[in-house]
Amino acid sequence: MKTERTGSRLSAASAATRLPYDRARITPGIVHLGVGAFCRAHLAAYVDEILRSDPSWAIIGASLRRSVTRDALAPQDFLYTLAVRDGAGASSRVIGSIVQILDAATQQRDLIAALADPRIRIVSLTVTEKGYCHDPATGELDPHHPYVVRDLAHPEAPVTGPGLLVRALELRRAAGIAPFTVLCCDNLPENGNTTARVVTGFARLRDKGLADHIAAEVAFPSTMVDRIVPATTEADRRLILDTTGMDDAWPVVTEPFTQWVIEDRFPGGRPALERVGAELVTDVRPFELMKLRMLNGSHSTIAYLGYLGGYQHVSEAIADPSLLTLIHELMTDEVMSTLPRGLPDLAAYRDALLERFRNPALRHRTWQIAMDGSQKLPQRLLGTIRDRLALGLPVRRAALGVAAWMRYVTGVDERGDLIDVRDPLAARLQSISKSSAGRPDRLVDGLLGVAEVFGDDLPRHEGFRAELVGHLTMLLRRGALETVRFMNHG
Ligand code: CS2
Repeated sequence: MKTERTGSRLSAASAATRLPYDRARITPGIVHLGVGAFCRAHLAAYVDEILRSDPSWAIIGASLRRSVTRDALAPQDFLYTLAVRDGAGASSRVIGSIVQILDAATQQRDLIAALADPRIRIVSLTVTEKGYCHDPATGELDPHHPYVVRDLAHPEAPVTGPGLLVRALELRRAAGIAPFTVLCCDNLPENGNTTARVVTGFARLRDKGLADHIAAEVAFPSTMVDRIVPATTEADRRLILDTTGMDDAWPVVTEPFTQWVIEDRFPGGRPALERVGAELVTDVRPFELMKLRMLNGSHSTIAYLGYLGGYQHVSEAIADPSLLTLIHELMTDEVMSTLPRGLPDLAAYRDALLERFRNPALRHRTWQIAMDGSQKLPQRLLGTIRDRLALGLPVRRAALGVAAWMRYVTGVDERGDLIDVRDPLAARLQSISKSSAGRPDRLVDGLLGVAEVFGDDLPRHEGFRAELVGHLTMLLRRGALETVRFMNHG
């Protein structure tokens, strides 16, 4: 018989004794755009530690697309449980660093007022790759992006990240308030520079003087962020209720590992993040490349091959010995040689990643990682491929990851069932797939022609094209798992 358990509702009163600081005394110093699961398990957890010694860095969050997080957390004073789990055990704590969440669509004035507030010295972002409205192959703002066109027509009421930042910086400048530092926490290459290009690019389309002001006065330090945080499910909610007795509408479940490497450029000041485990450096690029190519490149490859092979979660996919071998070799033989010198021991980093992927307590869906592939492939797999092709080195395994994406975006799986392909370019990808009429060479040529993903150099590389056609032929005829087994023995 199913019995509904009820616990005590998470609220300021029930959590007061669990927080190591007085929540009534904290004041906002950060606005965070995109308060999804990742930010709540990463930035908000670091800031939660900071608040013990410096109460001036609380976070005002903003939801740019959907208000579900705001709606779930508002009745519990924006408090939530962060649960850390792996095969060895679990622990949890209440996070209180987010003091408010604003829905950009319905609370736009409040959000713009918060962004213009002089107490705010940092605006951080996790709006996902597609939130930058840019061309992933070049890193430049896409001036024809429908949301960009919309924001340019209504600059006082923007809905995009770049539009909001530019509007707030404009208001601050007019009021004589120093700009905030923009802290991109998304998995983009050189994410600070990319954000700077997109934001100044947007400003330039509005007002050259404003664009020059932003370029000269606003700091956009790059960061490498890392923590695996699957989307919260109903099962997570029940688990928190059973293990803590707390009725939390929107907890977050994550792994023990967490890493944050940040370029130390904060003219308006910053929290002492080095005291709570972050690494402050002068150049984050080597760390970023390592993480994007090793972790995220592997993740995407596991996601497409695993999904096609019938694995719902990363931990199940990586338990398949053939996939494990493939990913191990992808990192060892293809990715590691492309990374700059001076990084920590890469073999140890690889082994730790494989261990993290195996974490049986995380239900990280292959489908979730497979999302938005057009925005992810350039920095995750194509950078490795370009660097190796330039040296005449083989790219078999990285190309298999790309071919698996091509197979995935056809929208039909190996059993003939539909795949819910989520991607800003989904409609275009599916029409290319339809017009290829099941011919692997035509599908490869059609998809290689998507310049936002492959640029104009990769489609001209005969060897790369041939590799993709070979892989895709086999994926379509024999399926993902047999292709992987064949590759390992070939
Ligand atoms: C994942 C990342 O969803 C995805 O595409 O690859 O969110 C990944 O879990 C994080 O970057 C880990 O730091």
